[in-house]
Amino acid sequence: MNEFNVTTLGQFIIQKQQEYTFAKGEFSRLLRDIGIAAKVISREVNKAGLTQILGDHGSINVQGEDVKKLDIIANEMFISTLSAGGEVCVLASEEEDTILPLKGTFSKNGKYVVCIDPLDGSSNIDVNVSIGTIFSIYRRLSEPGTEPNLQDVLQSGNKLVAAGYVIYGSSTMLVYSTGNGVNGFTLDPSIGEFCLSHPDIKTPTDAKIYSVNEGNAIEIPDGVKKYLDWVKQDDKATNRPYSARYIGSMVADFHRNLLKGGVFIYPATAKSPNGKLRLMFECIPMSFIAEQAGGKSTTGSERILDIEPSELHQRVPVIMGSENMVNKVVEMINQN
Ligand code: P6P
Repeated sequence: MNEFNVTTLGQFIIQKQQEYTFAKGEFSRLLRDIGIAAKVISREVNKAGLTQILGDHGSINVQGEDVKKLDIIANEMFISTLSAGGEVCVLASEEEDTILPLKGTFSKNGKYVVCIDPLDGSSNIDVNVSIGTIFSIYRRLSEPGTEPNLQDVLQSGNKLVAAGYVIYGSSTMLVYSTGNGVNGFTLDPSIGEFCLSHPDIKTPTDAKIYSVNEGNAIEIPDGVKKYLDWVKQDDKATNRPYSARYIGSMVADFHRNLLKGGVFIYPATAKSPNGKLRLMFECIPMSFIAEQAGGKSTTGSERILDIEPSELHQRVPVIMGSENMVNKVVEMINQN
């Protein structure tokens, strides 16, 4: 803290680093580098409508989606920032078909692996809806100095060193956890710093918000259909005044539910039989945050963080958020 009663992200990281005797600063520098990239992307996102960088870049990414120019900018920003920082040996990006061993001067000896969704929800850019960056940090498994490989990246959520997200919304916030709770930092553009604004975030155990694309309702598993019917029943005994809130931008839906409570569901659908959301780039990092804040996250049959990844872009169904709400959805899935 200082006379302005502000703890910046950098100060917080250093404070927390002191709690780890073995920490030599590499991880702190890596988190700082992510914060720097996020500030630049925030600047680009906030002027998107002004510099004609809106609209489709014309290329199609590995997910078969039109790629907006901001996706490219955000992806390249992380590649260059993390390459220059030297703490990361390999980057896996939702925008890239394969893993990217980084080519910075010191990257080959980097101790860490980063999985990133540089700009999730980018189809919302043109309509000014909040979008986000999602990141995961692992320790490399291969020997420093050797060529990093896919096994360095395909690690379960139980092996995470840290994970978090940046939401580019009414304000830009960075929310992350290193496994000891969740803290949120809001960007103060007047000083160009992320400032601690949401210390030790805990998500409500129960709440009344459910987030799901009900346009998929006819093609989702029966148990989820049962839940969606259940929340709509007029049952005075339990006074269930549920509210449907679905933005269609995972970081925005997740962040609202994290702070207010709620359940986010993206189940298997006919179009996406394994679910739409990516295990490595969306589900693992957000599940880590959900659990660190006291919530829960499952495929409906398996804890997301227990899944041993098999493919870089594999997708899984996800039910995440307030513990009691997640349990209710699972209860209905398991009813025969
Ligand atoms: P749907 C955005 O494209 C995204 O990957 C997530 O951010 C979001 O939660 C989901 O897809 C929305 O998908 O099928 O409801 O439009």
